[in-house]
Amino acid sequence: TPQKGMVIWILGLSGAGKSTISNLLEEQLQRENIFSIQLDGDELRAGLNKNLGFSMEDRAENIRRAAETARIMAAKGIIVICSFITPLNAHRAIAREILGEMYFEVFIDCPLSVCQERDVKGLYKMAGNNTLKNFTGISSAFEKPENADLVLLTEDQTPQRCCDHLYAAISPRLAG
Ligand code: GGZ
Repeated sequence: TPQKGMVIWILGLSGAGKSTISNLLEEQLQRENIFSIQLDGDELRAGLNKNLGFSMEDRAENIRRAAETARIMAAKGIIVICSFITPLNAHRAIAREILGEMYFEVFIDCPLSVCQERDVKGLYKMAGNNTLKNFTGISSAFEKPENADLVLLTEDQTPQRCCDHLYAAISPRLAG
């Protein structure tokens, strides 16, 4: 039987670990000979979504386009791994509405203070001195998701362990 497509929607603050876990999941799927495609904010914003900024409206449009793109691919049986901050419940509702049954929401839960300490790209520092405006968690809202299918705590577990949890959670859906 052909592979059933699904969209694993990974959300959380900048620096929480979304990309790291997406990459590990893609590698894990590859080892199982399951083809997947990753879509992430940075990549889409460099091309398809070049005209969008970080107002709440632009974020909503960013999510809408990503979800529509993911839907086309998942409908063909592809596993799509999306990583976007997806800061508001309204943004998650957009993705859920477009993707329906295919949508699997994963909240990468990491305290803001830890993301700030990591500050891999120096963006929190820039947001702190207001060189970067509308930054999620600092000068732009992030609502804690209430309905995630899975919550991964990246503060107290290694990325690999988080990925193992994620893989175990999606396995039944990959088989069905
Ligand atoms: C949040 C920003 C901002 C602002 C640039 N707010 O950690 P990163 O760098 O690599 O990932 C972040 C990315 C967020 O884009 P998304 O498309 O995921 O956001 S959303 O779902 O809200 O549409 C960050 C970088 O872009 N970045 N400016 N002001 N993140």
